[in-house]
Amino acid sequence: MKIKTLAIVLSAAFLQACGGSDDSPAFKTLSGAEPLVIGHRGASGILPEHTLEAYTAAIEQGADFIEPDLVLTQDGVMIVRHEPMLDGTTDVASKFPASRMRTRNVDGVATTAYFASDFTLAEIKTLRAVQARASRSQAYNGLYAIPTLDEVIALAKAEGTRRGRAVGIYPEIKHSTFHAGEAGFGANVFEDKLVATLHAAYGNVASAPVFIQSFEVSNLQYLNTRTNIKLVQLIDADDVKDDGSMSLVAPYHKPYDFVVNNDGRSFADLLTASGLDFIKTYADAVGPWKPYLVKTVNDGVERTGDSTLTINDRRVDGSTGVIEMAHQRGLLVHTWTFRDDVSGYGFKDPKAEMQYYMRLGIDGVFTDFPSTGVAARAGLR
Ligand SMILES: [Ca+2]
Ligand SMILES: [Ca+2]
Repeated sequence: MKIKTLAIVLSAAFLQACGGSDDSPAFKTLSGAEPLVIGHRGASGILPEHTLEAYTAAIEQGADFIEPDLVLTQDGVMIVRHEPMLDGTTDVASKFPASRMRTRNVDGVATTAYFASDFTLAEIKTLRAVQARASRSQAYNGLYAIPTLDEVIALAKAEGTRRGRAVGIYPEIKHSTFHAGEAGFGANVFEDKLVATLHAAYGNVASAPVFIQSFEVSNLQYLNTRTNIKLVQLIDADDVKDDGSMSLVAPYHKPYDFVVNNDGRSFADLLTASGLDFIKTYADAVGPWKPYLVKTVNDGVERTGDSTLTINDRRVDGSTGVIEMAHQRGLLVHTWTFRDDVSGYGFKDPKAEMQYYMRLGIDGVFTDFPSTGVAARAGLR
């Protein structure tokens, strides 16, 4: 019933992006539809990330999707945080004694912190979000609560109804192996919780306005046996080397379940022809970090306006072929992260940067500043 109600308010662009009819051939996306604008952690460029206020701002700015990163509380509730550690994005250290900190193995890195999985939801509800980036406004610190996934879904649905358009959600299971083992929940418990919640909210259908994303592989393979909701394989790296190639250093070199399972493949291996063939066996989309998608050349020209020649000044020089290879296999390509306040590789203007990827055929962009993404897309119509 819920799905039918929602379908009435789906926009044409949204339907096309989800694989519907194509009447905007201006874009070289998989379906020919307009690329999606995904509010990365909400409108996190202006408000503390992963708060209902930041998500609402993203929707206000025109984001098609909002992106809740998920971790589990001690009592097993899905809340939105980018890390299982609460230290960087909340005021936990001012509200709980250091004796509540623990040292835990986070993807092979011993980390001493306040972990969400050591606090009940009731305790976490006493916390307030803070801005994690020193370069961004600190004016909203201490104002906003830490939401549950249920609250994010309710917000997306209410805002979608109120505005007469679909507002999708793009949940990410953070650190699946950590939650299953180190945090003590057991294998696939996190995944089962997410599926149960999403099916109750949207139905077990590929047309749900939902993408589930993960940097790990085996949990997505498991989810593929449990849900028809669209799945996204994220592809990370450590950095970009001076010569423009990808730097693959632990723990960002490969999916962490590959580390545990002694799988020899790196993230970069998953973007080769055989790697994409593999991803196609369980996922609907691939979400590489953006430097994987464009070639860059060091031509000695300063482009970012800071009078300093860095990796960010390299001239972009077309597609690496990843977008085309993924599209040949029927995989959508969504990439991240575009920021108004951080120079992208080869661009000073974030709108021009996103338009470059949109011209190449990208199916969706994650941005901390959704209004810039919306403007970039509008400029290409
Ligand atoms: Ca994320
Ligand atoms: Ca520069």
